[in-house]
Amino acid sequence: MSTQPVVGELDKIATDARRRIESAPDKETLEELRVELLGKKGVVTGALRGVGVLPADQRAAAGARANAVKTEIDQQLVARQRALEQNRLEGLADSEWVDVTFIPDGAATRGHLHPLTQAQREITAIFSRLGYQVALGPEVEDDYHNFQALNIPEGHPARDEWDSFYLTQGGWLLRTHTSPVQIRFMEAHPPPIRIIAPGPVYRHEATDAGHESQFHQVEGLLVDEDVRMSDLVGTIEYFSRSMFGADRRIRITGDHFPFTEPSIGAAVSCGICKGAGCSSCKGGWLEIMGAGMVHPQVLRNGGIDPERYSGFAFGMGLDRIAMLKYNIADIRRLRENDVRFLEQF
Ligand code: FA5
Repeated sequence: MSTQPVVGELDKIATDARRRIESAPDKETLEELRVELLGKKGVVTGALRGVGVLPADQRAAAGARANAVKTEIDQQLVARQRALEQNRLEGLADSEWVDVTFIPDGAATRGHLHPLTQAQREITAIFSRLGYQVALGPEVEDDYHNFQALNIPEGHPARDEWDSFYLTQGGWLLRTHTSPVQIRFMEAHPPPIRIIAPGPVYRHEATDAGHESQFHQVEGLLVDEDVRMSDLVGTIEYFSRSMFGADRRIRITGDHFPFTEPSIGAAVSCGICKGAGCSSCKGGWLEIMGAGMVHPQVLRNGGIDPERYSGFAFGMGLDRIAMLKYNIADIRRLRENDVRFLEQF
């Protein structure tokens, strides 16, 4: 057997391989070619095996040629692999570019805070100027803090007015007002106290244009030595002017709450009819809060000595305040989350 057929065969394999490697369109084809040419059962491997059966004097030349072909093919495979990768990277700029400045038409309009949040932040800002801190309490309350500690024992008629939603276990209920935060804060902090406590409250109540079963209140509590009713009235006036403008008048009337003595109600003149009376108000006035001097027993329940300290408290309806401020005629609009409504504020 001469070396010629083997060498000729190797030349043919090399030429054929180069052509196919150079035209391989992707990495997968290249891998198939590698297996077909250089794999265990590949043609080059087969040719190399054939070298072993040649007469000894021809083996060296044929073996050298076979190894050279194997190395050549190996290098061509690597080179083609690099070229394919280079092409892919160059193509990326065209196939996968992203315009980071692109804004889909109408999809990215700027939003704003909900009117209730706006009103709450404004109230907080006003009271922080008077030195008040924000305090928070749980929305799920116990009977003691929501009622008993506020002088509303079991069977008290005020429980009807402040009826709640009750949890089936543990005597828990959804708080009907933010007043329990007064008790919780007094239990944990000695006077002087100056807090507002905003948050959601819940009532077992039918809804209409002015009432919701879930709404928001902002409680206020100030306890110190020698606090008087005139301090409370001055605070309400300052708040009202800051919130609604200097042209609004305030009206203070007598009221009754079991946890304040004496108790008052505060109303602000209606911005729509300027106090003349319209369908949005009651005779030109809008109730904004209940308030009064903290009852001595409530101070005692909070661990504070009523002989030394006195205080005032108030509870305003945040939703009603937002309605007044933004002239919203129906409280239910605030929770429907209709963007066409919300956009207006
Ligand atoms: C109270 O809840 C007392 N805790 C307020 C208080 C605090 C008095 C501290 C004295 C001292 P009242 O139930 O009136 O009171 O509610 C207070 C305010 O919440 C009302 O003036 C009104 O603005 C608002 N409000 C009451 N019920 C509703 C309702 N169903 N929907 C929306 N707002 C309401």
